[in-house]
Amino acid sequence: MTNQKVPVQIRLVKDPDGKEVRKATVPFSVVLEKTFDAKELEEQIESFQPDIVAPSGLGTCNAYSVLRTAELAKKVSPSTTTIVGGQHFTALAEESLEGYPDINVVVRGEGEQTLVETAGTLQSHESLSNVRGISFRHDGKIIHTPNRPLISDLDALPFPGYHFLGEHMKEYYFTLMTGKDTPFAIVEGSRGCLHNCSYCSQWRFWKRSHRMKSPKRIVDEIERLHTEYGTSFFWLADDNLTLGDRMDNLCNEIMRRDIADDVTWFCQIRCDEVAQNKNLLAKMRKAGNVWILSGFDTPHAEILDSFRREGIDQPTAKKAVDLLRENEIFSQGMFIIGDRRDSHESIEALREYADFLDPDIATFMTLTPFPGTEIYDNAKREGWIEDTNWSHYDMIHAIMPTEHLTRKEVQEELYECYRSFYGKWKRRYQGLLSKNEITRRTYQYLARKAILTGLQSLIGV
Ligand code: B12
Ligand code: SF4
Repeated sequence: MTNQKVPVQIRLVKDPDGKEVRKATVPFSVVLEKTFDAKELEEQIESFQPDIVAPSGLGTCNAYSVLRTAELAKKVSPSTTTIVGGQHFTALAEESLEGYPDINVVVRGEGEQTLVETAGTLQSHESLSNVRGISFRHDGKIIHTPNRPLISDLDALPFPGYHFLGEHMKEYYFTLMTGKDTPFAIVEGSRGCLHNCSYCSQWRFWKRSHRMKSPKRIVDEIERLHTEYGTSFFWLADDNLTLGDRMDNLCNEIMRRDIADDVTWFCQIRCDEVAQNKNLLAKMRKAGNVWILSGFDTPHAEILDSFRREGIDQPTAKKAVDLLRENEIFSQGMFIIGDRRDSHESIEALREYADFLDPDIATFMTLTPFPGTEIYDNAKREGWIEDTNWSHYDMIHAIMPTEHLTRKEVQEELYECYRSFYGKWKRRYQGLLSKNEITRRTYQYLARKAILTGLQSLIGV
């Protein structure tokens, strides 16, 4: 039986210009509503008069905020140098400099050394052409300096500057994962990935390499955050943390420190790695790992093949979910709809597959052509991209139609995936009564949201 009151909603939110825009939300998506206050930012830039403004942006969906920041900086303080970076601008360095006169420099690839060197070069009024890994305009032309080699030893990087946030560190939490009383932080354990999935921007960005910090360094960062700011829940930012000896050593390192009983952590690991490393899971749980996110994508072998997800298939995915449950590690499964071959029927089969795998929670995403991916190159060449508003590139908005479905139908199918998975009473009751604390909290959260959605629709807000 399906209950339609699952919190899938379209809401109106204000965009950075104060204009109302439609925003879709689905459970567990991250929608940052108050990310940008143009007025406040303008006042800050005006009073600070910075030499450089270098906004950060997580991915393509933040490109608009980054561009607005650059535009504001130039308007208020024309002599400021604006520098952008990250995956999106690295992939589109040429187009961005061509299209947005408010950008002065694009830092391509790894940012730390390049940004420091660019700042030093600007300060000493030397030529930017000597800085590796940047793109900029000069004499009406766009110059791309040679790529900068990747940093060989990530342990050599200084610790992230948490002290700049100071007491605000305690204000970061992740409602769904731990509730509001548990300070939360992200720790980066490695960069890159040796796989090459066709929809992923990470492996190309990091030149298909995988560089790891040592377990000691990772736990030093965790320990410092815990001791200095009371942070006790950690998101390991690695795209694919990988198991085997490295994980074994990381667990040993956590367990031999005094913080072992006080910290818990989340990570992303491919399901084939989970399935192959059965014996490590109990140890990971003991070392504080409470939540693993894995991509199951789709039940359809030909689509998995075209995504180049070698090693991932239905039995492996099922084994991974079962093993996680046996070890009381909360499982989050990611599913993707919107491949060219997808139809109503194939997506219905995906819903049945999600039901069969039965992870503790499922996130359904639309196949999104992030610049820098093969999917983007193909889609652009073939003219499949119908929505070019970067802020919609959040895997929740459908950007492309399929051979059988319009873009609107793909969007509707996404909502139906959530309704179908979370609308099942059996799953809801099991979730609410689960002996796993995270599962219980997640389903309580969902229940509260559903009640709220129901009330909102009753009173028409
Ligand atoms: C943690 C995380 C989150 C957290 C972010 C919390 C926070 N505010 O920091 C949360 C859960 C909120 C999140 C949400 C989302 N995320 Co996320 N997230 C990550 C993750 C795992 C780690 C990010 C990180 O800290 N990396 C470590 C830093 C050091 O690396 P970096 O960001 O690449 O930065 C380096 C360079 O790129 C460069 N650089 C970056 N920016 C800049 C700026 C300047 C000026 C300069 C000079 C250099 C520079 O220098 C840095 C150091 O070398 C990444 C994957 C990954 N491993 O990076 C995905 C990732 C960034 N997320 C992604 C996505 C899609 C999303 C969501 C849309 C998912 C969703 N539907 O909910 C939302 C978007 C939220 C939003 N509106 O912003 C994608 C982005 C794909 C793309 N190309 O656009 C990624 C890459 C995951 C993936 N494998 O596809 N995410
Ligand atoms: S999707 Fe995951 S496994 Fe595939 S290339 Fe990207 S980071 Fe690696």
